[in-house]
Amino acid sequence: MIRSSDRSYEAWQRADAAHYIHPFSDSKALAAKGTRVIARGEGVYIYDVNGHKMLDGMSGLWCVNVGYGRTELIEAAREQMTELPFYNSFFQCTHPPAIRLAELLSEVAPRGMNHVFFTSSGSEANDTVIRMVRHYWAVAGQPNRTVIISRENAYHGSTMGGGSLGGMAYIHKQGGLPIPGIEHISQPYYFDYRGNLSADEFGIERARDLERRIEAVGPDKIAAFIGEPIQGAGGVIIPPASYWPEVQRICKKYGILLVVDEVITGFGRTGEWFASQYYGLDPDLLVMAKGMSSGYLPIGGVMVADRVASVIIDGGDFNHGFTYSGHPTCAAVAARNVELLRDERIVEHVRDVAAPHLAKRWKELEDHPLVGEARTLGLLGAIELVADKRTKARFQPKGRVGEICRDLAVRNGVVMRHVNESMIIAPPLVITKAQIDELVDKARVTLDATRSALT
Ligand code: PXG
Repeated sequence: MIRSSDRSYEAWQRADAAHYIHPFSDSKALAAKGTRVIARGEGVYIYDVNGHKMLDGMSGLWCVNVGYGRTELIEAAREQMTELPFYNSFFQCTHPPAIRLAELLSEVAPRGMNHVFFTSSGSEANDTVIRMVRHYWAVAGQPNRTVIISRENAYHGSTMGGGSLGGMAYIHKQGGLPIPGIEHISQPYYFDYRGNLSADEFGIERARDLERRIEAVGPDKIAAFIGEPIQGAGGVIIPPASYWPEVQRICKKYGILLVVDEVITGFGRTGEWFASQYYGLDPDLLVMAKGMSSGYLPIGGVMVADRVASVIIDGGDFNHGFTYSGHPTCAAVAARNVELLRDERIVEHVRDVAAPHLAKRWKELEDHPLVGEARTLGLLGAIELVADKRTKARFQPKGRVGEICRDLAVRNGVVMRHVNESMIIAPPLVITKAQIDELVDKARVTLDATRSALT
């Protein structure tokens, strides 16, 4: 084992700066500021190499749903590695862990979804979506249906396909993205809206953007619409209640596939197994990763509705797959994770205990002078920091105050992430009411400290 106690905090930082290129980071600036060296986790808490304890308000990176240190998952990995650490699913082969996981997923997925394609990440799953929907339409005799409509500020991963589906301009700037055949429409971000529509009118209006784009591109060219039920990396953007039913209606009207990216919203995050169930959606494809194994090992996948699976299954070879599709050890851990969520009634805990308590406590933060809005759905939450509470004017330059607040949060013993000036949380689903109180109390102390730092 690599022991964090082998070196000092600063020695780990120096070695990190010397050798490690971090994702989505300015390496030079990061090396100058110094990385945060995390040593271990237990329950909903993480500890850095100096022993500084933090309530992990972000579940690692939106994924450690059952919390840290679950011996059941550790044992599942150990036993599977002893039995068969790896084998592939190509060339007529399969193995019990992947089969069992596929079976379990079919039990908890939205009704009518009984097939799964496995990947190692959410990005690979979204690349799979692009190939699968286009293959579906080719087999279905409509090969001109290739265009996929996504949204601005969406996050669907960082591969060529995932990054193209995503709608983040700063990602598109590098590496020749987006690939052709992807369209982006507006997002249902009501807090950012300055017009006169009510939330529900706004939700309908934003959904109609899909219809307008379908008509503009030509309905016979559209393969699918993809969206995160709640945008995560974009800033925990919870659409008005009117939005998803209208999107669903439009997809059905034009016969295009509805793809829900539930990489963040899946596996209990909303208080249902999937946000599709929360919103009453009937998706054709459902993208998952992260909470699928509670982040203990990398695994993702695409659940496929029966009506789509039957076409693909009758369509001959699907020339797509990864060495680690259905990796036995990852699948064994994911299967055990699904069992834990089910048998310990963790999804029900979110729905009946944790989410209502968080909703009530988080909302209290709206009385703070820096807070323009405090919103939650399930165990997802965001605070909008504003320079002027009345006009909702933002701080400038973008991201500076958010970063100050994030750094102060860490110092105060709670991990929050900032997206510009939105402070966001997605704590482990096993969080107790007392720990939610701790999270919110520390968030308030952090807001006070941020206010002091600005004056
Ligand atoms: N879809 C969604 C909705 C995601 O949130 C992915 C796909 C890609 O998954 P992989 O496993 O390839 O990373 C994600 C990932 C952030 C942040 O800054 C969010 C993600 C990843 C990295 C950073 O909030 N989400």
